[in-house]
Amino acid sequence: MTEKFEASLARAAEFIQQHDDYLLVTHERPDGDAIGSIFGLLNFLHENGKRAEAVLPETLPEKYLSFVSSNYRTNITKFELAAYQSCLVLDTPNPARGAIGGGLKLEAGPPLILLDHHPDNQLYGMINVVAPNVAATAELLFMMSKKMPGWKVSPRTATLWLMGIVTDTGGFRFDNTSPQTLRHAAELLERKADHHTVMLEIFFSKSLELQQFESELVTHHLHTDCGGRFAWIYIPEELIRKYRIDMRDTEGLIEILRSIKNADIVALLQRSDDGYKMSLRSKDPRFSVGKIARQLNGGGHELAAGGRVRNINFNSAIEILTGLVRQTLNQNA
Ligand SMILES: [Mn+2]
Repeated sequence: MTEKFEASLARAAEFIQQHDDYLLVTHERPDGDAIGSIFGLLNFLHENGKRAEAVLPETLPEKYLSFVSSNYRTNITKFELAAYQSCLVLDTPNPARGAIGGGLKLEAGPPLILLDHHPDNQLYGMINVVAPNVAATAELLFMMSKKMPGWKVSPRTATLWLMGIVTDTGGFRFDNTSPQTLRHAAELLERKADHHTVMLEIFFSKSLELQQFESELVTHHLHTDCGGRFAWIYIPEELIRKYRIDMRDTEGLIEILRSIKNADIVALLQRSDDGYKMSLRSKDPRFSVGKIARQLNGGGHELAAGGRVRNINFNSAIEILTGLVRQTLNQNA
């Protein structure tokens, strides 16, 4: 960890101890880390005597509902936003992705404190705690809590932060799992994080419809290129309707692709309003999907990223993507 990072972490911890009344915000389409981070921090602040509120722009995917008993807001007025003393922005690399709803912009609010682990974070806060080497924002929050003497991490907070770490590391399977990540997870277990519930809800709670939807996709909609080194699936809309799938529950789909042997890069494509959006994963740091995503109006981590193409037909979208993937795979072969 760099000195600069340590200093910003200490600064954020100090700021939070000295102030009160926080607005908590995360990114659009919140994932497990976003949800674990925001509700873990909300709980942590409440249990240590601070006023805080979380705002999410949408209701949450079903699989996370058991982790969310606390109330959260789904919208906020400009007036209310301005009344907060500060805003803690979690897991959100750029302000445009920060989701507060109502067409409001993060910049219109109080001073921002960023806590994030995306390498492409635009450092748009008053305090920027950005740690690309930390596996999850939830882990970063736990690290910050350790700099706050006398503040306790309850079993409920520990469970939420463990959930964030477990989802962002794919259950400790991804490369972002460091010795430190495992130590932090162990410390969360010592604080009575509910490991059983986290694993049950995240990995063993797929609906039958979702399982059947995935099977049909793999059987009929899986394609390969580059001699199997690139595997991709396009998700047809009629299939989503057939199985009545909530697309927010399909985070695991890309893991099915990634589990295929020798598939170095995998992609999931889906229609979006005026084009196609794609989720990309790489198994090898030599083949950066972050770089590909940045050429596709997107971004993310080197091994996990996403982009989109607009005003283009399906075949052209596939051609562009395949071209970039081929280039990436051949460059470092
Ligand atoms: Mn994250």
